[in-house]
Amino acid sequence: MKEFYIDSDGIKLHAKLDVPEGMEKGPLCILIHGFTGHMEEDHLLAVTKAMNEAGVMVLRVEMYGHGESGGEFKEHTLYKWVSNALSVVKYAKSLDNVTDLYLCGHSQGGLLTMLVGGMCADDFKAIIPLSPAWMIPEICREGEILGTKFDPKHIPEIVKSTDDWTLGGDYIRVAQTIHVEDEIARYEGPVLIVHGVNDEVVPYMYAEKADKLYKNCKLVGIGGADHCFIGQEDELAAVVKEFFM
Ligand code: FER
Repeated sequence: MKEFYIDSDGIKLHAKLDVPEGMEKGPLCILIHGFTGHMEEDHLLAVTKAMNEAGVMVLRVEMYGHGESGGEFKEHTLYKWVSNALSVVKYAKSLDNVTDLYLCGHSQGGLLTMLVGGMCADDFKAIIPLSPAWMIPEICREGEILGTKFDPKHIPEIVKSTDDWTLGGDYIRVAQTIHVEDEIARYEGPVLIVHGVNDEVVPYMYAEKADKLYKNCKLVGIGGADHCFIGQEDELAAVVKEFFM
């Protein structure tokens, strides 16, 4: 494992590269966590191991305001994450030992995967949104965020959740402008969506809706699994590994 930072317009993005043993040249998958997440979560470690076993290098990167990357959590927005992801894609494309490039992300990172998939459609062999939280823009337009309600026409300066996070109003302002369907339509390559059927954060119905919208999508629902596949990381890993074999 190699640990380093990737610059994104002056923001340092914390990165770890895991290369299958003995591999010098081959495919690479960029892997991104979700909202309040980081690169050491169990489900992401399981996915990293599965991809490595399938002969794929994995580049885990933490986005603005998350993990050990630069920026304050409260100040993060989907535009900042998109800019970060574009920097990571540019970095990955500059590596001369990378053959095919893949993009995978969990939840808000899955939403990001859908957006950047559409924006950089030529760059990816396939994209892999895991439990993608692609309803965030829609619910922000309707005046809700992680169960907290607000007036969508008069955005508050700060949103506090019943958990322990605080978000700036810019998160909502940005999210309200994003239309994920447009980027879904622009990505015609293969898509693998893996989603817990019992997800209580992002209902499984959204995975079924995305599966119908993509031209070339495989949806695998994991029975009984929650948003982070807790206790079922092996099932998630098996699906991901199978996709690359
Ligand atoms: C929301 C629902 C889900 C939300 C974020 C998420 C910020 C993302 C969850 C995750 O990335 O795990 O309303 O608002």
